[in-house]
Amino acid sequence: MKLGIVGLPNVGKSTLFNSLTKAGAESANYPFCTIDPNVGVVTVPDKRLDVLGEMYHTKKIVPAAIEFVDIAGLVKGASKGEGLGNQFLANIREVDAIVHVVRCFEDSNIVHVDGSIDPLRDIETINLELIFSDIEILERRIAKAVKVARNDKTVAKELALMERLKAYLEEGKLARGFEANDEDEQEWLESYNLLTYKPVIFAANVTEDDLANDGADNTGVQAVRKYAEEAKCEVFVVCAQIEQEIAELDDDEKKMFLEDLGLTESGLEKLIRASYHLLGLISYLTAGEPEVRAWTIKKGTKAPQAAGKIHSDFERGFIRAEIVSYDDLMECGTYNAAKEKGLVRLEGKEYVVQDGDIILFRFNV
Ligand SMILES: Nc1nc2c(ncn2[C@@H]2O[C@H](COP(=O)(O)OP(=O)(O)OP(=O)(O)O)[C@@H](O)[C@H]2O)c(=O)[nH]1
Ligand SMILES: [Mg+2]
Repeated sequence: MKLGIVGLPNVGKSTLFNSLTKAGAESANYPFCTIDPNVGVVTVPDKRLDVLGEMYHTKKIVPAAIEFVDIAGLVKGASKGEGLGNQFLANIREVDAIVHVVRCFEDSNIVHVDGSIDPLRDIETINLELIFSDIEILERRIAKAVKVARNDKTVAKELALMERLKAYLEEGKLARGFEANDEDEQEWLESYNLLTYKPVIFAANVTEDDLANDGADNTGVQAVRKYAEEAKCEVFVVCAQIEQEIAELDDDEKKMFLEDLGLTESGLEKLIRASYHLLGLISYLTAGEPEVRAWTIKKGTKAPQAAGKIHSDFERGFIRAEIVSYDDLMECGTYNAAKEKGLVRLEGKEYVVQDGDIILFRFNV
């Protein structure tokens, strides 16, 4: 999974990026501190892996991973070259979802490029720049398709879609709200990698004081929440600065620090939960002595396709899956005990894999 971070300059994108990835990107109190994109990988914390690791005397634990891309801030007119322009958006064209950092903290020392704290205005500014960038992409595609469309019915159909989509974006709407007329259109729509088609998680960056009650008293956060609910996006409340401090602690210290703040989980954990939820993702597990590992799949994935995540041979030669749920295994204590109780199931091609399934695939190629 890959997530791209966007937002105005100086709102805390790189601070958040650093706290998540410990990658040490430059962050400073001036707009456009970031020029070249930063890329970092974080592993998805999953306590189940550690428990299984002990149980199987595992040599290696491999958690799922998320890649983050932190780019330069966007300002009004970025599409026309204001600020650093929108040239860096190409770096997040391929991401699965966008993390949109919105400044909801007051701090007169930290420059806001538009002079005041107004999360909704800021969201609109960024949305508009993303829309402009998508329109550019479509214009380029349209220019290419026009000639071919005269002699090719399929291309003509796609051209009509692109024109309709472009007109839609030009009304200031996000591609996410656009309705395709049929399957062809849907497939094309998904193939364009439009930024405004991607799911969004808003990171409401608040002060330390607003953390404990999840930003409930912060009018900016309230506004972002309302906006996100209507736009079917996720919100998570974070204090990027504190998060960066937390990231430097070891696990025990981290737990104490969070408790002191009245929190049960770190911003990273919140963000991961929000993105799994938004993208409809779950994890299944494989466990053995050589390796205990988490695999990320879309909810609703059937056993052979889930197996294909490990290796295409597993999908091609899929015979069946031997499955015990993590909870059942924990209750029984050992794999054999679970087997005796009939909790190790044999599942076939139509089985829909569940979160926490521990799977052994049988295949033949
Ligand atoms: N008070 C406060 N300051 C913060 C917080 N998060 C970030 N900052 C400060 O805001 C300034 C800008 O942070 P960056 O992370 O560099 O911002 P950015 O969004 O990456 O900015 P550009 O790279 O310029 O687009 C730094 O001085 C941070 O220390 C926060 O939660 N609270
Ligand atoms: Mg930055």
